[in-house]
Amino acid sequence: MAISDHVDFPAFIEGVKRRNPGQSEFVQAVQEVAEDIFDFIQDKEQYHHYQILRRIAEPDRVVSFRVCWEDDKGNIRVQRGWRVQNNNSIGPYKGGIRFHPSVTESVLKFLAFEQTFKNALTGLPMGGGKGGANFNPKGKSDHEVMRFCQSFMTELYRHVGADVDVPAGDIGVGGREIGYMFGQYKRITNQFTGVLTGKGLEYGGSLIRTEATGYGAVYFLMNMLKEKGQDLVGKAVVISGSGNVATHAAEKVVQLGGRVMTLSDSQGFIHDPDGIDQEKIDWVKTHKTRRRGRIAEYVETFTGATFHEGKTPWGVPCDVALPCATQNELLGEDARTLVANGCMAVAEGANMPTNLEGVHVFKDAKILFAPGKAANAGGVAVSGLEMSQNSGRISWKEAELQQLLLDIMEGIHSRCLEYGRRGDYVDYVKGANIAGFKKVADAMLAYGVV
Ligand code: NDP
Ligand code: 2IT
Repeated sequence: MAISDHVDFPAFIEGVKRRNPGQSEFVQAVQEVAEDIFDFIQDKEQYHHYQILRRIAEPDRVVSFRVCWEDDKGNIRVQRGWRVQNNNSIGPYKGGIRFHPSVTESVLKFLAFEQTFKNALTGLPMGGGKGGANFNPKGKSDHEVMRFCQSFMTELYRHVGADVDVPAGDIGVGGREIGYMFGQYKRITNQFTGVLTGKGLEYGGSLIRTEATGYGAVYFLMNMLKEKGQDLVGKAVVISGSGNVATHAAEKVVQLGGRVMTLSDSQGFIHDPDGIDQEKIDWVKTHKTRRRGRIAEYVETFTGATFHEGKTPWGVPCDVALPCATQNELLGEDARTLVANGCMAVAEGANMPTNLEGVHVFKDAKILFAPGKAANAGGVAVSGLEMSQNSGRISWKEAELQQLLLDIMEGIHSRCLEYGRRGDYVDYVKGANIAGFKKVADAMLAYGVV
């Protein structure tokens, strides 16, 4: 084969910026992956010749659509919805749906890009996708949320399917929203298929899907600690967020002997020096999901705690940090503070919560740092198991699923070691990027130029 002219890393990133104007989150995600992939493919001509990275960083398609709905006062409201189908080389597109006012095409493109590598890392046959809308479920009645979800699915149903693209939950989309969307899909198509995951147990959902992301992130952390001959017992753990991922991560930390010091939401964080135990976590779950309350109200019930308005929790001294809220919530300065305070491990429950500068701070300090595409893959992994159960029209037992989740997280950790070990330091970012890339890239090579 002729040796093609290799585009170098700066030229590649310039090209990504030029082709995706104003899409800073997408460019950031591509840059973080490309830093490692350029190293890896340096002497691998096929990946260059077939422009594999360039092709993975160009979504297969981006569907954008209008979502009209009627609020309780009879006002007609208009939102924008999207589905980004990034890559289906190793399986149907798979990835969550996010409802949040901050959702843009750039945010969903970064999430779909990340999902492609994450899903490959799980070892299950799933491609990468993501969707959502700039809809704010906060303060809306159940009926408003239902009407929005139905309208959203009335367009989305044309683009998804059990063997085509299988959405699930993400920020602002939990069991309630999945129920409304599944109901509408079934109504329009008259088919009962596994088109969504994260479903209720009564209609095809899987045991432990709700817990899987948070639990999986802590299992990944345990694998990293074990490499160093350590565990969680007595360790102080700082967590951001107070949604699905944060509360289940907190629960698993407590079960494994750690002390959870903080939780947060978009208005600030709470610090509980007595530790946030299971009873307090249960209170947060009920408060945030059923009562749709704010984390600030925690201090009214648990009076030893303090609320810090408008702040993130990274200044609280800790051994371990688990960012579990949203992208770019942990910046370079926060990373320096964590390292200076003796933090020895960070595992990302959220997607891209640490910005590029922060990632470099953690890498330079050589602390244990697990990127989201590895650490938070437990959620989509159990989604993959839900798809298998739906296809086979069976339900697996909880113990079997718990074991599968443990095994999958251990498998992801091993894949990271394979490509990320540098002497006695493990670069988990590099390991995850290369292992995820290689599987997708080799499938793409098999297909030729498509
Ligand atoms: P939830 O909607 O259940 O909770 C989100 C939490 O993050 C809330 O506490 C929310 O606070 C906070 N948050 C959201 N946006 C912001 C913001 N802009 N600034 C500060 N805080 C914010 O979502 P999940 O727990 O499901 O998702 C959290 C993260 O985990 C996301 O990055 C998601 O992509 C990722 N993830 C989720 C998976 C899943 O299975 N659910 C799987 C893998 C990753 P508030 O209530 O104030 O909005
Ligand atoms: O970011 C993610 O991995 C998710 N929101 C879960 C996706 C899924 O399909 O379960």
